[in-house]
Amino acid sequence: MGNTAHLDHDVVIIGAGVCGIYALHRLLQKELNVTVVEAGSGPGGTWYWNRYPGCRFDSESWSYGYSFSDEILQEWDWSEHFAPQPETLKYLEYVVDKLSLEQHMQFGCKVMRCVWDEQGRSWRVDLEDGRSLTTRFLMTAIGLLSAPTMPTIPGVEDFEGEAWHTYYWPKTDVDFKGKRVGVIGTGATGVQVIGELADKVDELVVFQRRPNWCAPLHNSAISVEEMAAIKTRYSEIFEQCRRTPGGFIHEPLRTALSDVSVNDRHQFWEDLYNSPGFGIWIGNYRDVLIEQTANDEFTAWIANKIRDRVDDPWTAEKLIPTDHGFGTRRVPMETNYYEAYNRDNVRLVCLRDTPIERITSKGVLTTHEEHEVDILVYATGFDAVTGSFDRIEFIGTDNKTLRDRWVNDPVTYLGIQIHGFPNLFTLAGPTAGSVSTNFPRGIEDGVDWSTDLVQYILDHEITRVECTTEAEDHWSQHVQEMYNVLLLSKTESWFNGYNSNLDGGGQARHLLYWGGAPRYRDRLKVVADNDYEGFVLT
Ligand code: NA7
Repeated sequence: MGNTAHLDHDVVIIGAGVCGIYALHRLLQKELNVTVVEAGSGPGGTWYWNRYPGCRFDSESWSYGYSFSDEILQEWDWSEHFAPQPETLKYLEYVVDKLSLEQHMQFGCKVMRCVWDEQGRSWRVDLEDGRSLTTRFLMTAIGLLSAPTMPTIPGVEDFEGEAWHTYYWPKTDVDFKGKRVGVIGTGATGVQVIGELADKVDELVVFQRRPNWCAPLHNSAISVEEMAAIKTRYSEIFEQCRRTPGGFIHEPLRTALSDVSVNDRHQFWEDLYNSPGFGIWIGNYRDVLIEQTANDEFTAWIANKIRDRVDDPWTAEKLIPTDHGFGTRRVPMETNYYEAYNRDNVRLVCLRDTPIERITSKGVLTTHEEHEVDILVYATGFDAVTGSFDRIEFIGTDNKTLRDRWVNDPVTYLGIQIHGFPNLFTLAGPTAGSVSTNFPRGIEDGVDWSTDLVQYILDHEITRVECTTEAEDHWSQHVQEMYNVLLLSKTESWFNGYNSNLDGGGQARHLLYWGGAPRYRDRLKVVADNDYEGFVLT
Protein backbone atom coordinates (compact mmCIF):
# COMPACT_ATOMS: atom_id res chain seq x y z
CA MET A 1 0.00 0.00 0.00
CA GLY A 2 1.31 3.51 -0.86
CA ASN A 3 2.82 4.99 2.29
CA THR A 4 0.50 7.52 3.87
CA ALA A 5 1.80 7.20 7.42
CA HIS A 6 3.02 10.78 7.53
CA LEU A 7 -0.44 12.06 6.66
CA ASP A 8 -3.42 12.44 8.98
CA HIS A 9 -5.63 10.35 6.72
CA ASP A 10 -5.79 8.20 3.62
CA VAL A 11 -9.00 9.91 2.64
CA VAL A 12 -10.89 13.00 3.78
CA ILE A 13 -14.51 13.19 2.66
CA ILE A 14 -16.25 16.56 2.72
CA GLY A 15 -19.94 16.16 3.52
CA ALA A 16 -21.99 13.68 5.57
CA GLY A 17 -25.05 13.45 3.35
CA VAL A 18 -26.35 10.46 1.40
CA CYS A 19 -23.16 10.32 -0.68
CA GLY A 20 -20.62 10.99 2.09
CA ILE A 21 -22.18 8.37 4.34
CA TYR A 22 -21.93 5.71 1.68
CA ALA A 23 -18.40 6.69 0.63
CA LEU A 24 -17.25 6.50 4.24
CA HIS A 25 -18.77 3.06 4.65
CA ARG A 26 -17.09 1.75 1.48
CA LEU A 27 -13.67 3.13 2.43
CA LEU A 28 -13.85 1.77 5.97
CA GLN A 29 -14.64 -1.64 4.50
CA LYS A 30 -11.30 -1.31 2.71
CA GLU A 31 -9.72 -0.61 6.09
CA LEU A 32 -8.58 2.87 5.16
CA ASN A 33 -8.04 5.73 7.56
CA VAL A 34 -10.90 8.06 6.70
CA THR A 35 -12.61 11.05 8.23
CA VAL A 36 -15.68 12.96 7.15
CA VAL A 37 -15.86 16.69 7.80
CA GLU A 38 -19.34 18.17 7.83
CA ALA A 39 -20.56 21.72 8.42
CA GLY A 40 -23.86 20.64 10.01
CA SER A 41 -24.18 19.36 13.56
CA GLY A 42 -25.23 15.91 12.36
CA PRO A 43 -25.36 13.67 9.28
CA GLY A 44 -28.01 13.90 6.56
CA GLY A 45 -26.88 16.61 4.12
CA THR A 46 -29.90 17.77 2.12
CA TRP A 47 -32.20 16.03 4.58
CA TYR A 48 -30.44 17.65 7.53
CA TRP A 49 -30.76 21.20 6.18
CA ASN A 50 -34.08 21.31 4.33
CA ARG A 51 -36.61 21.22 7.18
CA TYR A 52 -39.19 23.45 5.55
CA PRO A 53 -42.87 22.54 5.75
CA GLY A 54 -43.88 20.04 3.08
CA CYS A 55 -40.35 18.85 2.35
CA ARG A 56 -40.49 15.25 1.15
CA PHE A 57 -39.26 12.77 -1.44
CA ASP A 58 -40.31 12.78 -5.06
CA SER A 59 -38.64 9.37 -5.38
CA GLU A 60 -40.54 6.38 -4.08
CA SER A 61 -39.15 5.93 -0.54
CA TRP A 62 -38.42 2.25 -1.08
CA SER A 63 -36.40 3.04 -4.20
CA TYR A 64 -34.36 5.66 -2.34
CA GLY A 65 -32.77 3.69 0.52
CA TYR A 66 -29.25 2.30 0.16
CA SER A 67 -29.24 -1.01 -1.64
CA PHE A 68 -25.99 -2.48 -0.29
CA SER A 69 -27.18 -3.97 3.00
CA ASP A 70 -29.94 -6.50 3.12
CA GLU A 71 -29.99 -6.16 6.89
CA ILE A 72 -30.72 -2.44 6.67
CA LEU A 73 -33.33 -3.00 3.97
CA GLN A 74 -35.08 -5.56 6.10
CA GLU A 75 -34.88 -3.57 9.32
CA TRP A 76 -36.09 -0.23 8.03
CA ASP A 77 -39.80 0.50 7.55
CA TRP A 78 -40.92 3.43 5.39
CA SER A 79 -44.22 4.87 6.54
CA GLU A 80 -45.20 6.68 3.31
CA HIS A 81 -44.59 6.04 -0.36
CA PHE A 82 -42.92 9.47 -0.53
CA ALA A 83 -41.39 9.99 2.87
CA PRO A 84 -41.36 13.39 4.57
CA GLN A 85 -38.02 14.99 5.47
CA PRO A 86 -38.02 14.05 9.19
CA GLU A 87 -38.35 10.37 8.29
CA THR A 88 -35.55 10.48 5.73
CA LEU A 89 -33.28 12.23 8.19
CA LYS A 90 -34.11 9.56 10.76
CA TYR A 91 -33.30 6.88 8.19
CA LEU A 92 -29.88 8.35 7.48
CA GLU A 93 -29.15 8.71 11.21
CA TYR A 94 -30.18 5.10 11.66
CA VAL A 95 -27.78 3.96 8.90
CA VAL A 96 -24.93 5.97 10.44
CA ASP A 97 -25.65 4.42 13.80
CA LYS A 98 -26.07 0.91 12.45
CA LEU A 99 -22.71 1.02 10.68
CA SER A 100 -20.98 2.83 13.59
CA LEU A 101 -19.94 5.63 11.26
CA GLU A 102 -20.31 8.57 13.60
CA GLN A 103 -16.91 8.03 15.24
CA HIS A 104 -15.37 8.79 11.81
CA MET A 105 -17.33 12.00 11.33
CA GLN A 106 -16.47 15.50 12.54
CA PHE A 107 -19.44 17.86 12.73
CA GLY A 108 -19.52 21.65 12.78
CA CYS A 109 -16.47 21.63 10.50
CA LYS A 110 -16.66 24.09 7.69
CA VAL A 111 -14.03 23.57 5.01
CA MET A 112 -12.52 26.84 3.83
CA ARG A 113 -9.67 25.80 1.59
CA CYS A 114 -8.13 22.65 0.10
CA VAL A 115 -4.58 22.94 -1.16
CA TRP A 116 -2.71 20.38 -3.25
CA ASP A 117 0.86 19.67 -2.14
CA GLU A 118 2.72 18.38 -5.19
CA GLN A 119 5.81 17.34 -3.30
CA GLY A 120 3.91 15.47 -0.63
CA ARG A 121 1.33 14.24 -3.14
CA SER A 122 -1.38 15.06 -0.71
CA TRP A 123 -4.09 17.55 0.10
CA ARG A 124 -4.22 19.96 3.01
CA VAL A 125 -7.76 20.70 4.13
CA ASP A 126 -8.12 23.96 6.07
CA LEU A 127 -11.10 24.23 8.39
CA GLU A 128 -12.83 27.36 9.65
CA ASP A 129 -11.83 26.50 13.22
CA GLY A 130 -8.17 26.94 12.28
CA ARG A 131 -7.27 23.25 12.05
CA SER A 132 -5.77 21.63 8.96
CA LEU A 133 -5.95 17.97 7.97
CA THR A 134 -3.58 16.26 5.56
CA THR A 135 -4.72 13.42 3.36
CA ARG A 136 -3.63 11.43 0.33
CA PHE A 137 -7.06 11.59 -1.26
CA LEU A 138 -9.82 14.12 -1.05
CA MET A 139 -13.43 13.29 -1.87
CA THR A 140 -16.19 15.85 -2.15
CA ALA A 141 -19.72 14.81 -1.26
CA ILE A 142 -20.98 18.35 -0.94
CA GLY A 143 -24.33 18.03 -2.68
CA LEU A 144 -25.68 19.50 -5.86
CA LEU A 145 -28.20 21.81 -4.22
CA SER A 146 -26.42 22.95 -1.08
CA ALA A 147 -25.48 26.52 -1.89
CA PRO A 148 -28.78 28.38 -1.41
CA THR A 149 -29.27 31.77 -3.01
CA MET A 150 -31.28 34.63 -1.61
CA PRO A 151 -32.98 36.93 -4.08
CA THR A 152 -31.10 40.05 -4.98
CA ILE A 153 -33.99 42.27 -3.94
CA PRO A 154 -33.29 45.46 -1.99
CA GLY A 155 -34.41 45.59 1.62
CA VAL A 156 -34.16 41.88 2.55
CA GLU A 157 -32.50 42.87 5.83
CA ASP A 158 -35.25 45.41 6.62
CA PHE A 159 -38.02 42.86 7.19
CA GLU A 160 -39.05 42.78 10.85
CA GLY A 161 -40.98 39.49 10.86
CA GLU A 162 -39.53 35.98 10.70
CA ALA A 163 -37.84 35.07 7.42
CA TRP A 164 -35.91 32.07 6.16
CA HIS A 165 -34.52 30.57 3.03
CA THR A 166 -36.07 27.11 2.91
CA TYR A 167 -32.63 25.47 3.05
CA TYR A 168 -31.83 27.15 6.38
CA TRP A 169 -35.18 26.33 7.96
CA PRO A 170 -34.98 26.37 11.78
CA LYS A 171 -34.75 23.11 13.71
CA THR A 172 -37.46 24.24 16.09
CA ASP A 173 -41.15 24.27 15.14
CA VAL A 174 -42.47 27.40 13.50
CA ASP A 175 -45.92 28.50 14.64
CA PHE A 176 -47.99 29.38 11.57
CA LYS A 177 -51.35 29.61 13.29
CA GLY A 178 -53.08 32.90 12.59
CA LYS A 179 -50.07 34.16 10.60
CA ARG A 180 -49.84 35.93 7.27
CA VAL A 181 -47.16 34.17 5.25
CA GLY A 182 -45.47 35.19 2.01
CA VAL A 183 -43.67 32.65 -0.19
CA ILE A 184 -41.26 33.89 -2.86
CA GLY A 185 -40.48 31.24 -5.47
CA THR A 186 -42.53 28.52 -7.12
CA GLY A 187 -39.96 25.84 -7.97
CA ALA A 188 -40.15 22.32 -6.51
CA THR A 189 -39.51 23.73 -3.02
CA GLY A 190 -42.03 26.59 -3.12
CA VAL A 191 -44.69 24.26 -4.50
CA GLN A 192 -44.22 21.88 -1.55
CA VAL A 193 -44.35 24.74 0.96
CA ILE A 194 -47.48 26.28 -0.60
CA GLY A 195 -49.37 22.95 -0.74
CA GLU A 196 -48.51 22.26 2.89
CA LEU A 197 -49.21 25.70 4.39
CA ALA A 198 -52.36 26.76 2.52
CA ASP A 199 -54.78 25.40 5.12
CA LYS A 200 -52.56 26.11 8.15
CA VAL A 201 -52.11 29.84 7.94
CA ASP A 202 -54.37 32.84 8.14
CA GLU A 203 -53.23 34.25 4.82
CA LEU A 204 -50.83 32.96 2.19
CA VAL A 205 -49.42 35.25 -0.48
CA VAL A 206 -47.54 33.50 -3.27
CA PHE A 207 -45.03 35.63 -5.16
CA GLN A 208 -44.60 33.89 -8.48
CA ARG A 209 -42.24 35.05 -11.19
CA ARG A 210 -42.42 32.13 -13.62
CA PRO A 211 -44.81 29.23 -13.06
CA ASN A 212 -43.63 25.64 -13.44
CA TRP A 213 -45.44 22.59 -14.77
CA CYS A 214 -46.41 20.68 -11.65
CA ALA A 215 -47.89 17.19 -11.42
CA PRO A 216 -49.68 15.32 -8.62
CA LEU A 217 -47.48 13.25 -6.32
CA HIS A 218 -50.29 10.97 -5.06
CA ASN A 219 -48.52 10.15 -1.83
CA SER A 220 -50.06 7.60 0.53
CA ALA A 221 -49.26 5.67 3.68
CA ILE A 222 -47.57 2.28 3.49
CA SER A 223 -49.40 -0.35 5.49
CA VAL A 224 -47.57 -3.01 7.50
CA GLU A 225 -48.55 -5.64 4.93
CA GLU A 226 -47.44 -3.47 2.04
CA MET A 227 -44.06 -2.81 3.66
CA ALA A 228 -43.60 -6.54 4.24
CA ALA A 229 -44.34 -7.16 0.55
CA ILE A 230 -41.90 -4.42 -0.53
CA LYS A 231 -39.17 -6.08 1.53
CA THR A 232 -39.55 -9.27 -0.48
CA ARG A 233 -39.16 -7.33 -3.73
CA TYR A 234 -36.08 -5.20 -3.08
CA SER A 235 -33.81 -7.02 -5.52
CA GLU A 236 -36.45 -6.69 -8.23
CA ILE A 237 -36.97 -2.98 -7.41
CA PHE A 238 -33.25 -2.18 -7.57
CA GLU A 239 -32.87 -4.20 -10.76
CA GLN A 240 -35.63 -2.13 -12.30
CA CYS A 241 -33.93 1.10 -11.17
CA ARG A 242 -30.66 -0.08 -12.73
CA ARG A 243 -32.34 -0.43 -16.12
CA THR A 244 -33.84 3.06 -16.22
CA PRO A 245 -32.03 6.22 -17.33
CA GLY A 246 -32.92 8.09 -14.14
CA GLY A 247 -32.42 5.24 -11.67
CA PHE A 248 -36.09 5.53 -10.76
CA ILE A 249 -38.70 2.84 -11.10
CA HIS A 250 -40.16 4.89 -13.98
CA GLU A 251 -38.96 4.29 -17.50
CA PRO A 252 -39.81 6.12 -20.74
CA LEU A 253 -42.01 4.13 -23.12
CA ARG A 254 -40.32 2.81 -26.22
CA THR A 255 -43.36 4.00 -28.14
CA ALA A 256 -43.48 7.44 -29.72
CA LEU A 257 -46.58 9.51 -29.26
CA SER A 258 -47.36 9.39 -32.97
CA ASP A 259 -47.39 5.55 -32.87
CA VAL A 260 -50.68 5.55 -30.98
CA SER A 261 -54.11 7.03 -31.54
CA VAL A 262 -55.14 10.31 -29.95
CA ASN A 263 -57.60 8.44 -27.74
CA ASP A 264 -54.93 6.05 -26.53
CA ARG A 265 -52.55 8.91 -25.81
CA HIS A 266 -55.14 10.69 -23.74
CA GLN A 267 -56.06 7.55 -21.83
CA PHE A 268 -52.40 6.85 -21.11
CA TRP A 269 -51.89 10.43 -19.90
CA GLU A 270 -54.93 10.19 -17.66
CA ASP A 271 -53.44 7.05 -16.15
CA LEU A 272 -50.09 8.76 -15.63
CA TYR A 273 -51.75 11.83 -14.11
CA ASN A 274 -53.54 9.59 -11.65
CA SER A 275 -50.47 7.51 -10.77
CA PRO A 276 -47.96 8.28 -8.02
CA GLY A 277 -44.56 9.79 -8.66
CA PHE A 278 -42.46 10.94 -11.56
CA GLY A 279 -44.02 8.59 -14.18
CA ILE A 280 -45.73 11.48 -15.91
CA TRP A 281 -42.36 13.16 -16.45
CA ILE A 282 -39.98 10.29 -17.08
CA GLY A 283 -42.34 7.43 -17.92
CA ASN A 284 -44.06 9.21 -20.78
CA TYR A 285 -43.84 8.55 -24.55
CA ARG A 286 -40.23 8.54 -25.61
CA ASP A 287 -40.48 11.68 -27.74
CA VAL A 288 -42.21 13.97 -25.23
CA LEU A 289 -38.96 15.34 -23.82
CA ILE A 290 -37.14 15.25 -27.14
CA GLU A 291 -39.41 16.36 -29.99
CA GLN A 292 -41.00 19.80 -29.94
CA THR A 293 -44.30 18.74 -31.52
CA ALA A 294 -44.77 15.83 -29.12
CA ASN A 295 -43.87 18.09 -26.22
CA ASP A 296 -46.29 20.76 -27.42
CA GLU A 297 -49.12 18.25 -27.58
CA PHE A 298 -48.58 16.92 -24.09
CA THR A 299 -48.04 20.43 -22.75
CA ALA A 300 -51.40 21.53 -24.15
CA TRP A 301 -53.03 18.47 -22.60
CA ILE A 302 -51.65 19.06 -19.13
CA ALA A 303 -52.44 22.81 -19.26
CA ASN A 304 -56.09 21.80 -19.27
CA LYS A 305 -55.56 19.89 -16.04
CA ILE A 306 -54.59 23.18 -14.40
CA ARG A 307 -57.69 24.85 -15.86
CA ASP A 308 -59.78 21.95 -14.50
CA ARG A 309 -58.36 22.23 -11.01
CA VAL A 310 -58.18 25.98 -10.50
CA ASP A 311 -61.58 27.66 -10.14
CA ASP A 312 -60.65 31.21 -11.08
CA PRO A 313 -59.81 31.43 -14.81
CA TRP A 314 -57.39 34.38 -14.37
CA THR A 315 -55.45 32.48 -11.69
CA ALA A 316 -55.44 29.28 -13.76
CA GLU A 317 -53.92 31.08 -16.76
CA LYS A 318 -51.29 32.69 -14.55
CA LEU A 319 -50.29 29.26 -13.22
CA ILE A 320 -49.78 27.89 -16.73
CA PRO A 321 -46.22 28.31 -17.97
CA THR A 322 -45.96 29.96 -21.36
CA ASP A 323 -42.19 30.14 -21.69
CA HIS A 324 -41.31 26.41 -21.64
CA GLY A 325 -42.82 23.04 -22.38
CA PHE A 326 -43.68 20.38 -19.82
CA GLY A 327 -40.70 18.57 -18.35
CA THR A 328 -38.05 20.89 -19.71
CA ARG A 329 -37.52 22.26 -16.20
CA ARG A 330 -37.65 20.22 -13.02
CA VAL A 331 -41.27 19.11 -12.56
CA PRO A 332 -42.41 19.97 -9.03
CA MET A 333 -44.51 17.15 -7.60
CA GLU A 334 -47.46 18.54 -5.71
CA THR A 335 -50.12 17.72 -3.19
CA ASN A 336 -53.16 20.03 -3.33
CA TYR A 337 -51.04 22.71 -4.93
CA TYR A 338 -53.53 23.90 -7.50
CA GLU A 339 -56.43 23.52 -5.07
CA ALA A 340 -54.62 25.87 -2.68
CA TYR A 341 -55.49 28.71 -5.06
CA ASN A 342 -59.20 27.92 -4.68
CA ARG A 343 -59.01 28.90 -1.02
CA ASP A 344 -60.05 32.37 0.11
CA ASN A 345 -56.92 32.80 2.21
CA VAL A 346 -54.48 32.19 -0.69
CA ARG A 347 -53.50 34.93 -3.13
CA LEU A 348 -51.30 34.75 -6.20
CA VAL A 349 -49.12 37.76 -7.00
CA CYS A 350 -47.65 37.64 -10.49
CA LEU A 351 -44.28 39.27 -10.42
CA ARG A 352 -44.07 39.51 -14.17
CA ASP A 353 -47.04 41.88 -14.06
CA THR A 354 -46.10 43.64 -10.84
CA PRO A 355 -42.41 43.06 -10.00
CA ILE A 356 -41.08 43.31 -6.45
CA GLU A 357 -39.56 46.72 -5.79
CA ARG A 358 -38.21 45.93 -2.36
CA ILE A 359 -38.71 44.05 0.88
CA THR A 360 -39.94 46.43 3.55
CA SER A 361 -40.09 46.14 7.33
CA LYS A 362 -43.67 44.83 6.97
CA GLY A 363 -43.54 42.68 3.87
CA VAL A 364 -43.15 42.84 0.12
CA LEU A 365 -43.62 45.97 -1.93
CA THR A 366 -44.47 45.36 -5.57
CA THR A 367 -45.04 47.98 -8.23
CA HIS A 368 -48.75 47.63 -7.40
CA GLU A 369 -48.98 47.45 -3.59
CA GLU A 370 -47.33 46.50 -0.32
CA HIS A 371 -48.21 42.99 0.86
CA GLU A 372 -47.89 42.85 4.63
CA VAL A 373 -46.88 39.47 6.08
CA ASP A 374 -45.65 38.07 9.41
CA ILE A 375 -43.43 35.36 7.93
CA LEU A 376 -41.46 35.41 4.67
CA VAL A 377 -40.31 32.19 3.05
CA TYR A 378 -37.56 32.46 0.46
CA ALA A 379 -37.92 29.40 -1.80
CA THR A 380 -35.55 31.02 -4.24
CA GLY A 381 -33.31 28.11 -5.13
CA PHE A 382 -29.64 27.37 -5.33
CA ASP A 383 -26.38 28.12 -6.99
CA ALA A 384 -26.77 24.64 -8.40
CA VAL A 385 -24.10 21.96 -8.62
CA THR A 386 -20.98 24.16 -8.83
CA GLY A 387 -22.05 26.59 -6.08
CA SER A 388 -20.96 24.32 -3.26
CA PHE A 389 -17.54 23.94 -4.93
CA ASP A 390 -17.17 27.68 -5.42
CA ARG A 391 -17.70 28.28 -1.71
CA ILE A 392 -14.53 26.32 -0.93
CA GLU A 393 -11.20 27.45 -2.32
CA PHE A 394 -9.70 24.45 -4.10
CA ILE A 395 -6.11 25.17 -5.12
CA GLY A 396 -4.56 22.60 -7.43
CA THR A 397 -1.30 22.29 -9.32
CA ASP A 398 0.53 25.53 -10.20
CA ASN A 399 -1.67 27.38 -7.70
CA LYS A 400 -4.65 27.27 -10.07
CA THR A 401 -8.10 27.45 -8.47
CA LEU A 402 -11.08 25.30 -9.35
CA ARG A 403 -13.27 28.40 -9.40
CA ASP A 404 -11.19 29.81 -12.26
CA ARG A 405 -11.05 26.46 -14.01
CA TRP A 406 -14.83 26.22 -14.03
CA VAL A 407 -15.66 29.85 -14.64
CA ASN A 408 -17.29 29.16 -18.01
CA ASP A 409 -18.35 25.53 -17.70
CA PRO A 410 -17.45 22.78 -15.23
CA VAL A 411 -14.96 20.64 -17.12
CA THR A 412 -14.42 17.17 -15.66
CA TYR A 413 -13.63 13.63 -16.63
CA LEU A 414 -16.63 11.40 -15.89
CA GLY A 415 -17.79 14.00 -13.39
CA ILE A 416 -15.28 12.46 -11.02
CA GLN A 417 -11.93 14.12 -11.69
CA ILE A 418 -10.46 17.38 -12.91
CA HIS A 419 -7.12 17.92 -14.58
CA GLY A 420 -4.92 20.04 -12.32
CA PHE A 421 -6.50 18.62 -9.18
CA PRO A 422 -4.80 15.27 -8.61
CA ASN A 423 -6.15 12.80 -6.06
CA LEU A 424 -9.41 14.78 -5.81
CA PHE A 425 -12.57 12.82 -6.49
CA THR A 426 -15.69 14.89 -7.01
CA LEU A 427 -18.29 12.34 -5.97
CA ALA A 428 -21.62 13.59 -7.27
CA GLY A 429 -19.86 16.54 -8.84
CA PRO A 430 -20.92 18.35 -11.99
CA THR A 431 -21.52 16.04 -14.96
CA ALA A 432 -21.34 12.91 -12.79
CA GLY A 433 -23.95 10.29 -13.60
CA SER A 434 -25.51 10.55 -10.16
CA VAL A 435 -26.66 14.14 -10.25
CA SER A 436 -29.56 13.72 -12.66
CA THR A 437 -30.78 10.47 -11.14
CA ASN A 438 -32.58 9.04 -8.16
CA PHE A 439 -29.65 10.13 -6.05
CA PRO A 440 -28.74 7.06 -3.95
CA ARG A 441 -28.92 4.82 -7.01
CA GLY A 442 -26.57 7.13 -8.90
CA ILE A 443 -24.07 7.68 -6.10
CA GLU A 444 -23.76 3.98 -5.36
CA ASP A 445 -22.27 3.54 -8.86
CA GLY A 446 -19.95 6.55 -8.62
CA VAL A 447 -18.81 5.83 -5.08
CA ASP A 448 -18.17 2.13 -5.75
CA TRP A 449 -16.10 3.01 -8.78
CA SER A 450 -14.12 5.83 -7.12
CA THR A 451 -13.38 3.89 -3.97
CA ASP A 452 -12.25 0.90 -6.05
CA LEU A 453 -9.88 3.22 -7.89
CA VAL A 454 -8.49 4.47 -4.58
CA GLN A 455 -7.94 0.87 -3.51
CA TYR A 456 -6.23 0.09 -6.82
CA ILE A 457 -3.94 3.11 -6.46
CA LEU A 458 -2.93 2.26 -2.93
CA ASP A 459 -2.39 -1.43 -3.81
CA HIS A 460 -0.08 -0.49 -6.69
CA GLU A 461 2.18 1.87 -4.78
CA ILE A 462 0.79 4.73 -6.84
CA THR A 463 0.61 8.09 -5.13
CA ARG A 464 -0.88 10.37 -7.72
CA VAL A 465 -3.85 10.16 -10.06
CA GLU A 466 -4.83 12.88 -12.49
CA CYS A 467 -7.00 12.77 -15.57
CA THR A 468 -5.72 14.11 -18.87
CA THR A 469 -7.12 17.17 -20.61
CA GLU A 470 -7.86 14.97 -23.66
CA ALA A 471 -10.06 12.74 -21.52
CA GLU A 472 -11.81 15.82 -20.16
CA ASP A 473 -12.38 17.16 -23.67
CA HIS A 474 -13.97 13.92 -24.82
CA TRP A 475 -16.18 13.77 -21.76
CA SER A 476 -17.27 17.42 -22.12
CA GLN A 477 -18.18 16.82 -25.73
CA HIS A 478 -20.22 13.77 -24.76
CA VAL A 479 -21.95 15.72 -21.96
CA GLN A 480 -22.90 18.47 -24.41
CA GLU A 481 -24.18 15.96 -26.94
CA MET A 482 -26.41 14.39 -24.30
CA TYR A 483 -27.76 17.82 -23.32
CA ASN A 484 -28.53 18.63 -26.93
CA VAL A 485 -30.73 15.56 -27.31
CA LEU A 486 -33.20 16.98 -24.81
CA LEU A 487 -35.51 19.97 -25.12
CA LEU A 488 -34.49 21.00 -21.62
CA SER A 489 -31.21 22.28 -23.07
CA LYS A 490 -33.18 25.22 -24.48
CA THR A 491 -34.93 26.21 -21.25
CA GLU A 492 -33.68 28.49 -18.49
CA SER A 493 -33.51 26.42 -15.29
CA TRP A 494 -31.01 25.31 -12.69
CA PHE A 495 -30.38 22.23 -14.88
CA ASN A 496 -28.51 24.63 -17.17
CA GLY A 497 -27.02 26.82 -14.49
CA TYR A 498 -29.65 29.56 -14.75
CA ASN A 499 -30.07 31.60 -11.56
CA SER A 500 -31.08 35.24 -11.81
CA ASN A 501 -29.61 35.97 -8.40
CA LEU A 502 -26.04 35.25 -9.46
CA ASP A 503 -23.71 37.39 -11.53
CA GLY A 504 -23.75 35.87 -14.99
CA GLY A 505 -26.69 33.72 -13.87
CA GLY A 506 -28.21 33.64 -17.30
CA GLN A 507 -25.25 31.95 -18.91
CA ALA A 508 -26.00 28.39 -20.04
CA ARG A 509 -23.75 25.78 -18.42
CA HIS A 510 -23.50 22.00 -18.68
CA LEU A 511 -23.92 20.90 -15.08
CA LEU A 512 -25.55 17.50 -15.38
CA TYR A 513 -25.11 14.26 -17.29
CA TRP A 514 -28.17 13.35 -19.34
CA GLY A 515 -26.90 10.17 -20.98
CA GLY A 516 -28.66 8.01 -18.40
CA ALA A 517 -27.42 5.80 -15.59
CA PRO A 518 -26.90 2.58 -17.63
CA ARG A 519 -24.74 4.38 -20.20
CA TYR A 520 -22.77 6.10 -17.44
CA ARG A 521 -22.24 2.81 -15.61
CA ASP A 522 -21.02 1.16 -18.84
CA ARG A 523 -18.62 4.02 -19.42
CA LEU A 524 -17.16 3.67 -15.92
CA LYS A 525 -16.68 -0.04 -16.47
CA VAL A 526 -14.89 0.44 -19.80
CA VAL A 527 -12.54 2.99 -18.24
CA ALA A 528 -11.67 0.66 -15.34
CA ASP A 529 -11.32 -2.39 -17.62
CA ASN A 530 -8.88 -0.43 -19.78
CA ASP A 531 -6.57 0.18 -16.82
CA TYR A 532 -8.25 3.46 -16.02
CA GLU A 533 -7.81 5.02 -19.43
CA GLY A 534 -7.81 8.79 -19.37
CA PHE A 535 -6.01 8.88 -16.02
CA VAL A 536 -2.29 9.21 -15.44
CA LEU A 537 -1.30 7.08 -12.47
CA THR A 538 2.19 7.73 -11.11
P1 NA7 B 1 -35.71 26.50 -8.13
O1 NA7 B 1 -36.33 25.40 -8.88
O2 NA7 B 1 -34.47 27.11 -8.68
O3 NA7 B 1 -36.83 27.62 -7.94
C1 NA7 B 1 -36.53 28.88 -7.43
C2 NA7 B 1 -37.79 29.72 -7.52
O4 NA7 B 1 -37.53 30.99 -6.96
C3 NA7 B 1 -38.23 29.96 -8.96
O5 NA7 B 1 -39.62 29.98 -8.99
C4 NA7 B 1 -37.66 31.35 -9.25
O6 NA7 B 1 -38.32 32.05 -10.26
C5 NA7 B 1 -37.87 32.01 -7.90
N1 NA7 B 1 -36.99 33.15 -7.69
C6 NA7 B 1 -35.65 33.13 -7.58
N2 NA7 B 1 -35.19 34.38 -7.40
C7 NA7 B 1 -36.26 35.19 -7.40
C8 NA7 B 1 -36.41 36.58 -7.27
N3 NA7 B 1 -35.35 37.37 -7.12
N4 NA7 B 1 -37.65 37.09 -7.32
C9 NA7 B 1 -38.70 36.28 -7.49
N5 NA7 B 1 -38.64 34.94 -7.62
C10 NA7 B 1 -37.41 34.42 -7.58
O7 NA7 B 1 -35.36 26.07 -6.65
P2 NA7 B 1 -36.15 25.06 -5.68
O8 NA7 B 1 -35.54 25.19 -4.34
O9 NA7 B 1 -37.60 25.23 -5.80
O10 NA7 B 1 -35.83 23.67 -6.27
C11 NA7 B 1 -34.48 23.24 -6.41
C12 NA7 B 1 -34.42 21.76 -6.44
O11 NA7 B 1 -34.45 21.27 -5.10
C13 NA7 B 1 -35.52 21.06 -7.10
O12 NA7 B 1 -35.41 21.02 -8.46
C14 NA7 B 1 -35.45 19.70 -6.46
O13 NA7 B 1 -34.57 18.87 -7.18
C15 NA7 B 1 -34.96 19.94 -5.10
P3 NA7 B 1 -37.81 31.94 -11.81
O14 NA7 B 1 -38.18 30.57 -12.25
O15 NA7 B 1 -36.31 32.15 -11.76
O16 NA7 B 1 -38.52 33.01 -12.53
